Amino acid sequence: MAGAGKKILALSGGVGGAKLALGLAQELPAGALAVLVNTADDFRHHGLHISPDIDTLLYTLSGRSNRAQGWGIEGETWQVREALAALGGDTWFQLGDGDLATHLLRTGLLAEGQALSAVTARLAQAMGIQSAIYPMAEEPVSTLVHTDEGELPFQHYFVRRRCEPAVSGFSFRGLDAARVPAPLQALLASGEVAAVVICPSNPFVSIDPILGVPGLWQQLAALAVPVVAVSPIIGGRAVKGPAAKMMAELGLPVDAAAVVQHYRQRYPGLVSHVVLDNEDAALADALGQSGNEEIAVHNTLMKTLDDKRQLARDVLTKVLKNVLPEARR
Ligand code: FO1
Repeated sequence: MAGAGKKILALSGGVGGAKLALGLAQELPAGALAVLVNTADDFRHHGLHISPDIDTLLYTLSGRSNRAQGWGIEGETWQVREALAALGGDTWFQLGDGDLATHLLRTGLLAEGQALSAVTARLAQAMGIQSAIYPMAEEPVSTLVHTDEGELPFQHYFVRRRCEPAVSGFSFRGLDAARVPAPLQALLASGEVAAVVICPSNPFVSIDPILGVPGLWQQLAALAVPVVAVSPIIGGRAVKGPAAKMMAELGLPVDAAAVVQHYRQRYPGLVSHVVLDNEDAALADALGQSGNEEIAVHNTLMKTLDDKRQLARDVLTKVLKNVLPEARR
């Protein structure tokens, strides 16, 4: 068992990842959660630097998120959007008034030369968040979705085209030049990371860009701590988002086993534990026999705050066997 000062490092994309991160944040001692977030969905819009997955996490962990929607702020107002529409400006990507304040501050601080990790830490502090939130890189990385309509920047595929074009692959512009941010590097070198949790985020466009930062997955594997992957696919469906549709279009079987195979092929030896949903219990035996991971089965569908905390508890106490003993109750 690990003692005080130990941390759980969660890897997260948008909505699904933020749900488990919230459960973990509430179950762990204050400050014991660090979240490494996908920034390949980031883009510039109306001159502003938007970091959708970081913001989903900020709003979720600070209790401000619009839970029905998954992204954005609860009780948001839309005066700027209405004014923009009246001027004939683009409004396909909906930016609420409160959300705009986040983008204005981030864009201004970045323009002054601050690093994205420092700006993110400042926003998290201003929102009263006790968990550390790290962007996967300081440098800009952008997902391009290869589709039957050509290569689409991620938000154009996801929001503007509502994930309708058929997908044939992905590329991540800028990823080769990306570097692990210094504060994350310091955490990895500190010996404080007791376990890594790959949240139930999209493997192709949320987790792959994070683990694709040069050297990162090998560094995580070299920590020699448990690495738990929670499947985002339940009963052949994605809870939210296009993961299942993408798998079908990529010619993969649409099930949790194919997610595990994807991680096995791309990051051999990284994942030590897999969490499947109760609905997928029948996959556990074959999956266990075809690889070296320990396979656990729990409820992974997180509709309520209780569900999020229960899954976090199951991961911490049953899968990781109390690697951090002093969880909050
Ligand atoms: N998602 C949508 O489906 N439509 C939107 O208009 C939209 C606006 C938006 C604004 C700020 C922000 O931080 C996120 C926003 N999202 C929107 C969500 C976001 O684009 C996606 O959920 C993620 O990129 C996928 O993880």
